[in-house]
Amino acid sequence: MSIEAIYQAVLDGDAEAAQDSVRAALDAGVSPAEILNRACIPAMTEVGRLFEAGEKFVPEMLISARAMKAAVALLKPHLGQADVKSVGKAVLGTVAGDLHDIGKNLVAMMLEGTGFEVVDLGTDVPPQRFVEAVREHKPDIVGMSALLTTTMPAMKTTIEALTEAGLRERVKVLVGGAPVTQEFADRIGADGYAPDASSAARRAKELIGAA
Ligand code: B1M
Repeated sequence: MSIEAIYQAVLDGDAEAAQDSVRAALDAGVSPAEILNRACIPAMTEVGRLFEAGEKFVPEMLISARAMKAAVALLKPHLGQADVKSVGKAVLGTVAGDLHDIGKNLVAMMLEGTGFEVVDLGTDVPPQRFVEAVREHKPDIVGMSALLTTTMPAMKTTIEALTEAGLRERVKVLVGGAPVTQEFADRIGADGYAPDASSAARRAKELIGAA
């Protein structure tokens, strides 16, 4: 079954097999959302579990991440909607100290798919870089992703930097990432939280009154 083949290829870090099986699944009519939610994301969750159990190590996490990115690259054209009306602009990044970008990239894709213009600042983005990007691009949304408990505080620092720069009221701040919760988002003064990429796009639209 192609879903299982994709899961196994991402788990094994075999980018070529991941792409071959994604192509086969798409040809067989499997939806991109199913490929993401039933194969790619569960495979990365299993990689994390094996890492925690001491059965996989950082280089293996990295090659699985590469295989996932290769798979997602084939899904991207299918996730966006053609002729979507522009709803606003979002500046997005993974916060300072954090190099995880798969979730953030999925959020970027879903935002683009619902009509946002996305300025992706990449990973390890210092608070000041978010501030400069808000000045330069005048977005409606600032989206921050964090995958490490140790980098979550950088979300708060970034919100404080926006406040100090007098820009906080001009944007809505949306946060997410595996360790982030609604309670944490409320505590640091973010405007919104989303647990996954599709709800991030929905929440972003709600925040700017475009839902
Ligand atoms: Co790292 N890593 N990692 N890692 N890694 C985790 C996060 C970890 C949970 C693994 C584990 O121990 N089980 C653990 C964190 C523990 C903690 O803090 N609680 C961990 C660790 C410890 C580390 C290092 C410290 C390891 C080391 O060096 N000893 C190191 C840190 C490096 C750094 O960032 N400074 C490290 C490094 C790496 C790699 C570079 C090897 C690689 C990342 C490659 C890359 O991203 N380009 C990696 C990977 C792949 C993982 C796991 C296995 C998978 C992450 C992933 O891509 N998931 C991860 C284990 C896990 O998550 N189970 C792990 C799939 C992705 C689709 O999900 O990113 O959660 P996620 O995104 C979701 C939602 O969270 C949400 O939507 C997405 C899609 O639905 N979301 C948002 C994300 N951002 C959002 C923003 C929003 C809204 C929703 O609004 C703006």
